[in-house]
Parts: sequence; structure tokens; C-alpha cells
Amino acid sequence: MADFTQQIEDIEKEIRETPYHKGTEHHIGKLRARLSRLKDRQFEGVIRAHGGGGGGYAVRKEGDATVVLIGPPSAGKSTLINRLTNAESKVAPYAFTTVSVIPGMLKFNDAYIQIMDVPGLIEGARHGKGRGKEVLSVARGADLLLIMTDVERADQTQTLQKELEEAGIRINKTQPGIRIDKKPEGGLNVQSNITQQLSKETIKEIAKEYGIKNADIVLKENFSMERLLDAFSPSRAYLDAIFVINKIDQDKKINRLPKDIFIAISAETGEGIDELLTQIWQRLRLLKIYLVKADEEPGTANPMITKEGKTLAQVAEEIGEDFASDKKLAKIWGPAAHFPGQEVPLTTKVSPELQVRFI
Ligand SMILES: Nc1nc2c(ncn2[C@@H]2O[C@H](COP(=O)(O)OP(=O)(O)OP(=O)(O)O)[C@@H](O)[C@H]2O)c(=O)[nH]1
Ligand SMILES: [Mg+2]
Repeated sequence: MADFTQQIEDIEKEIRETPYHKGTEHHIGKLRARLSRLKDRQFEGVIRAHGGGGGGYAVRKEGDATVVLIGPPSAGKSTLINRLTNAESKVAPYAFTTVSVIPGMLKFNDAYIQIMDVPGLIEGARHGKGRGKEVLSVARGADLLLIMTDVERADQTQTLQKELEEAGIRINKTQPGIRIDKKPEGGLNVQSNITQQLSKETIKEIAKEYGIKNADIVLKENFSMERLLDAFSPSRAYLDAIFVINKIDQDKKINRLPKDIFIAISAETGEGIDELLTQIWQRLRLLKIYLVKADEEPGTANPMITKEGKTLAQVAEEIGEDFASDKKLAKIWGPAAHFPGQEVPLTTKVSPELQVRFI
């Protein structure tokens, strides 16, 4: 495995020693981009050297969505998956009880939500500590992460988040608003309707470091340098996460933590689990709709799980290509219908409790 450590140190030193101002911004941008690429390559090297997500780690995604439990050893991840699903993951009062990925299935609101229990994550995971690199590669495939620690280690949340960030995983952030249309020639053309904090020169330098020499680049948000580097890095993952503090049965004071950030539970007694399930459902943006067949009255006979933002055309495609091929419109009932049986185009978005007949 190639070792980029020396190159990384050299660039970090140069960045430290270069004063940051308008005149040096493009140079620092170039260095930061180079650094970011080296770190990505170093991390990829670790993954390859350890066989990536393979070797018994890759577990097929199943169900309507996949949630991965991330936390330090002994946080109670296995206790939680055992409570929520049919899984029987070993629980014990010592670190690294779980040594592989244990999947379980949770049925909630007619949806099948796959939950994955994984080994504990510790600082230095991305360099291969513990089972870190495997855990991180499983995390990347999640639709939602539960970042979980316990009352005695509430401060570990930040360590975990930092470890994920260092491994290219962005938590509770949107995908960067950028469009890059590569061209065979003509250089770089940077456009934006939004005032940018970085100069065009800096943006171009960063693009070039990522091997983009000819392209139209449209920026749809005001990019910080950090965020722009992310936008050019192909290996970033943007994941939603819920922060969970377990074992509140041991320490009630933890209930004073800000409720909009943390959910406090006891995997052992079941306290807070209903609230957690509600949050999981909301954050996965799952929706339940009902299909109404041609010869049926509108009702709740055929529930289907789908996701916020999908159109009726996409829902029809999911039912089947043959089914979708001759459908032009839909009739809808339920909260979103202006009147029962309203005809709508297939570009209409799904909404909760929608009853729909494709015609
Ligand atoms: N008091 C209390 N103890 C708990 C709770 N949840 C888990 N535990 C205990 O904490 C210890 C560790 O639980 P596990 O579920 O094995 O933790 P884990 O996160 O899967 O640990 P690793 O597999 O080592 O990463 C066990 O002794 C559990 O009984 C809880 O809500 N309250
Ligand atoms: Mg475990």
C-alpha cells in the first residue's frame, strides 16, 4: 500500500506556514485540494488492504430502508437491535462483543426496516483500528445512522462524528449544490447567481487539482473551501443521523440534554423506544400509501411503502414496468385530494395516506 504520510505532512506544513488572505487563497485552495485527495487515496488504501466491505462484512440491503447502529463498544447496540428486531446479537459487558455485521428486520407501520448491528467504533477506526474500516464501509451504505453512545460517555458523540467525517462521511448535510458539465475543450467556466466567498481563481485551482480542466461549473450555494472540496470529491457520502444516548435507566439527569439533538433511551427497559421509532420513521422520510385497484372501492387494502419526494410515475415503475407502461393519470383520495377521486398527472408527488388508482 502506497504511503502518503510524508507527502501529507509536507503539504500540511506548507498550509500552516502560508498566511491566508485574498492573494494566497487560490494557492491554499490548491494545497487543500491536493491534501484532500491524498487523504482519500490513503483511506482507500486501508480499505483495499483489508478487503473492503467484503470478507463476511458485506450484508445485502433488504427491506424498505437500512439503518446502521454506530457507537463505541458496549454502548448497547446489540441490546437495541435485539429489542427492535428478530436478531439475536450477543450482548456482554465487555468491549468488542460484536465482531461482524448482524442484520435484523423491524416491521413498523407496515414497512420493513433493516437494522444492522456492527462492531464498536473507536477513534482511529479509519486507520484500521478495531474493525473500523469495515464498520465505516457498512455505514456508507446506510439510509440512516443511529449514532449511539451511553450516559457515561455522552461526550463520545463528537468523537464518533469526527471519525465518520474523517472517513468522508458527512452527517446531516445536504449534497453540495453544484453542477459540473465536462467538455472536451474551452477551459473552466465558473458561474453562479449567488455571491461566492471564494474567488473564481480559487475555485478553478481546486477543480484543476481534481483533474477537471474543461468544464462548465455552476454553483448553487455559497461554497466554503471545505464544502467545495467535498463537492469535487467523488467518495463523500451524505448520511442522515439520529443521535442516541442509551442507558438512561442509569442516570436520569441525561434527560436535560437538548431534546432536538439527542434521543435518550434505555435499550434494556424500553424507555424512549417509541419516540426513537417515530424519529426513525420521520428521518427515513418513509410514507405509506394505498393502491386502489380498478375494480375496488378506495380503501386501505393494499398498503405500499414509498418515500417522500417520489412521483406517482416512479411509484408505478416500482410496481412494475408492464404496469407502468400504459398508465397516464391517477385518481386520488385521502388528505391530499381536493375532492374524492380527483384526477392528477403522474408528476404528482406522493403524500402520507394517499389512496391512488392508476388509470
Ligand atoms: N443499564 C443498562 N445497561 C445496558 C443497556 N443497554 C445495554 N446495556 C448493557 O451494556 C452492556 C453492553 O451491551 P451490548 O449491547 O453488548 O453493547 P454493544 O454496543 O453491542 O457492544 P459491542 O458489541 O462490544 O460494540 C451489556 O452488559 C448490556 O447488558 C441499558 O439500556 N441500560
Ligand atoms: Mg454488540
